[in-house]
Amino acid sequence: MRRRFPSTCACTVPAHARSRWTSSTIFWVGGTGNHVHLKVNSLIASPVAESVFYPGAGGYGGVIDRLGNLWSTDNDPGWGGRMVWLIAPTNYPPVEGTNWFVLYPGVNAYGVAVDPVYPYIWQTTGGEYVFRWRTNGVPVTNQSGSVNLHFHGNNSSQGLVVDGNGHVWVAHAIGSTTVGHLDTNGNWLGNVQMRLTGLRGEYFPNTNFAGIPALVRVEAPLDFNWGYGSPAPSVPSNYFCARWFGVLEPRVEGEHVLILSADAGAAVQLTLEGQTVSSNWWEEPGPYPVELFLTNYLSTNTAYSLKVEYIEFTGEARVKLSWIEPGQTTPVVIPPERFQQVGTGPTGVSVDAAGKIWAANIGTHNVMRIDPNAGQIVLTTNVVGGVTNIITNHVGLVDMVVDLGDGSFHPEPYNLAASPYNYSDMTGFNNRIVNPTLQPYKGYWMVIHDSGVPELWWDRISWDAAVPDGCNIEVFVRASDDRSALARQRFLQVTNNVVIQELRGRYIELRVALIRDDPTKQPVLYRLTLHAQSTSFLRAWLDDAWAYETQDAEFYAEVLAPEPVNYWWYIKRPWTNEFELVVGASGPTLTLTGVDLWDDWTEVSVLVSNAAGETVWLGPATLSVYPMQIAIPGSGTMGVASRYPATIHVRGMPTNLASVQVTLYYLSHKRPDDLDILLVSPSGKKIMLMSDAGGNTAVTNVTLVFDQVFTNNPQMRI
Ligand SMILES: [Ca+2]
Ligand SMILES: [Ca+2]
Repeated sequence: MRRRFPSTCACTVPAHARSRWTSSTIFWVGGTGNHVHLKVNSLIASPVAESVFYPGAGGYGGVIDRLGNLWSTDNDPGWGGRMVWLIAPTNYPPVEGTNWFVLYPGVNAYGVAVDPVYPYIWQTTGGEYVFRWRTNGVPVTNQSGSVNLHFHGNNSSQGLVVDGNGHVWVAHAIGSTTVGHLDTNGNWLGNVQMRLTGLRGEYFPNTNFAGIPALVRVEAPLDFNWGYGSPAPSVPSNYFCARWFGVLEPRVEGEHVLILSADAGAAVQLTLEGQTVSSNWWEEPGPYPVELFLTNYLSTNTAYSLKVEYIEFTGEARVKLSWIEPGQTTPVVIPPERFQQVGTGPTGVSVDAAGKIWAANIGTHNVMRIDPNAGQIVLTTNVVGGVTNIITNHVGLVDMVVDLGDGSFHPEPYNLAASPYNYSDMTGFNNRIVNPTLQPYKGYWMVIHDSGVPELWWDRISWDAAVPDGCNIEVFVRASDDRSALARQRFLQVTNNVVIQELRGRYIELRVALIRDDPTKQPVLYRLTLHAQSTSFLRAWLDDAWAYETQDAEFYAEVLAPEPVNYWWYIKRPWTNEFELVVGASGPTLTLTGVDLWDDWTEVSVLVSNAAGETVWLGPATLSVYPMQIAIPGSGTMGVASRYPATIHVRGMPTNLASVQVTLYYLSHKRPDDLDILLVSPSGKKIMLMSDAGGNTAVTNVTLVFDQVFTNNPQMRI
């Protein structure tokens, strides 16, 4: 890896960013820590230059509406919850009063959501109400001018979302077990219980639960007899396995006998509260049907987490979970209503492309899907033109649970408790829902190619395309030897058929952006070719270099390839924009002699060729120069300094100067009066910076700046 030593270069990125707004590859973030907002280009993983603005708020919910405006909430209780409102700027930085405003709704503010049907932005107050804004930044108020508040069915709330009918769904927050449902006028229709009857069944076409399940469904009771057949077309009749998760809620307290039965030769295992309590997992398959009995004391008002695992090898397949309840003598199949999948702590809600609502439950480590067209019926009326219309609504009903894992059974890296906490926009902004007729101006084509060659150097990408006026094609690439690490690499933007300076790895991912200024235009990509370097370079690497002032800095190209290997070194000084060939440097090493701080951030690249006639670019690598300490005097009690003169080779500057500034860093001396410091130009002109100045008071780590602006003074010409 290339290394970079500590430098003075600084990037401003908000700390503790908790909100995210996506719009194609651009989104805005706001920091709860620094209260700064900025725009990020996610494709190149960089802040957008000059986009930072400081509204003194941010970091809670955030959305972008269909006009492209940003709504970013701030839940600072001292301010009663402000809203940062940004009108998409065309120039940066965004200007207060023109591009962005801080809005004060007069009530607390928390989660935020865009209404995709009506021109409103909805917010939760964190408490028992929701309210809405008009798209011009003015809240909807009553006749007395107060914000219109709508009760949502609970005394606390976090995130909310508005579905494709304009209905509002409110996550009732940590500690709750419901999601509130309001119609588009803010009428509360009822609460959806975070609860689903049945077990989550997962079926795998193998005998070790490997990979993604071939079939997932909610099932109860657990009483299956597939005979010689299979559970479903996607699952084989032999050598499959299945598992069921959920919660067991006993009806009466006392000793329960749990009976897990299966076909002969099957492997079964029962887990209660994370403990395996009944299993024939490690036993040799026997000739008789499996019957495992377990006696356990179970309480009422308790939800016991339950998991049943089953492996079918050959022959018949059946599995059943029964119990003998306290006071009973006959085993019965455990009825469906005893199996409940529950959700507690819904913090955020979201709408999927099919119009279903998803809630993330922090307490139970799962997400639940709500069918908005199921559940209890509620009639509302709507008067239009004197005609009263009766509208049939459903409160909604959970129809699916996805277990994210409490850390007890999933393999790495999912063996940590999920604790989903997503109170705003948990899937990211869905442009298609808010803009159903969206005609995008920018689309992407993406592909990952496996070259099969580790550490492959990618040389260049070339393409043929028809690009009408006002359209454009941008190509981004990244590469890695590790397929799963590819996603963590940054994209580089490349130019058609121009050599890429540093892109290496077996896997290469390509993103082609097709851009137009008018939906009727259509850029077309006909052909795209990936050009890789030869593999004759077994090793080719160029590290960064560093040195103290006055020392020599050495760049070393580590190359292993068929000889002869030739090197052409190029250097870009910090005061220039171009790489220039270093004449005479032809070996694997480039030495820069006697560097000083003027050379800091010099960049170096090297073009290397091998005996096979192949070439590769290495670098650019960077030079870091560290300042040297100077002792005054160098020894004894008087005399010259330890570096005398301390020469700085000022290069790349005009010979007629408008100003000269000299900075002495971290000066410490017992008696500054005794210091004489002289500035001498290359032609011998002298300026006494300091002499008999500073008195007798000791100074420690003082930075002195000598600044003199002068014009048209021929004497100052060096
Ligand atoms: Ca079978
Ligand atoms: Ca069998």
